[in-house]
Amino acid sequence: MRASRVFAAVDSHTEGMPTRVVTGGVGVIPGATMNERRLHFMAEMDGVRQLLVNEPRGHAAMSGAILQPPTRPDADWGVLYIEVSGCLPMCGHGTIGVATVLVETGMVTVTEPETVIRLDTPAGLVVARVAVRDGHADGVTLENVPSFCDRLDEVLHVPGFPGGARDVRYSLAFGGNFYAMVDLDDVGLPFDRAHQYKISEAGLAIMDALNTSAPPHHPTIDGVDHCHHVEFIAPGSDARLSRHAMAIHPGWFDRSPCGTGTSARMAELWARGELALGEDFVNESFIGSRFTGRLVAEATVGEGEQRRRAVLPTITGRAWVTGMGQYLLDPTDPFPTGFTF
Ligand code: PYC
Repeated sequence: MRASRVFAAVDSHTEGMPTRVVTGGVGVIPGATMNERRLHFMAEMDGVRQLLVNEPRGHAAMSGAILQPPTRPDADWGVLYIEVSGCLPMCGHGTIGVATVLVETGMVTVTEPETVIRLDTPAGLVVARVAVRDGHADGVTLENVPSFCDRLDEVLHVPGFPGGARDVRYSLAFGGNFYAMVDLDDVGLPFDRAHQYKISEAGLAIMDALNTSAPPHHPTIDGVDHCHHVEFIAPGSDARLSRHAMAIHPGWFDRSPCGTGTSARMAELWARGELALGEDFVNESFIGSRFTGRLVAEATVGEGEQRRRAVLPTITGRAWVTGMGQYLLDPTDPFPTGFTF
């Protein structure tokens, strides 16, 4: 066997969505913080992401997380999130996958009934509380970064909307990534996987219009200045139980209920006065899997004119290990960064 690169990984899924947890082969990424590492990796090492998530080693909705030594003394591990869309500042399903893998492989000291893992992510410190029974991970509650609503009920002109240009009512919130939230009923689309291509096309057109005419900007995290996620809310959703189709650039749907999207949605519902601190919020994915979210405290993000009222969300979900492997690059492989299809 020939290999110019070898990566060790533990594969998992979180409520249906894969996380390839890369445990070796990347080395320490340069950067004084995990966000500096993210920006360096995107500029200089993106071929590693592509090789690990693109076909033929991954697929069109593949996602992963590269483990790193932490850059801050209060964290146990650093995490860089990778997926077909690029490198996210934070990923909820990915964090639940990482915490589960760390416990299941014994890469952290495991205590019962709870193992607490402090993760240094590009968006900030995220604490994962893993419920442990008989030595196994039995669910994870993560304490996410401050989340805030950026816009409520604004109107966006979407020139590329499938079937013709139209105005779309949306709200925008940050929960680790920026999410535009749009009611499916408002744009005449059914909550039905048989219509996924139309919903995805609509999502991409909305992202394009938003990032062109009114891109978001995080007040404190460098390089978080676009929206690549549209949370299409299903009819009948409310501040207790919400169902959605999460359309993501460049054209796939989150299989999990999306941890950062759930956080953003709770920040939006809180800004509307519909969700109070301490109340459970159940968010259901396009495949019917669920996370339970809760807002636990108020916070602020940024300073001066950039200052935002924010909330601190928790997200609870489960992940399962699906495989362990080594991913190789043969020096004669004609697709060293894989391909998308
Ligand atoms: O769970 O935060 C999440 C997520 C982001 C993109 C896919 N999943």
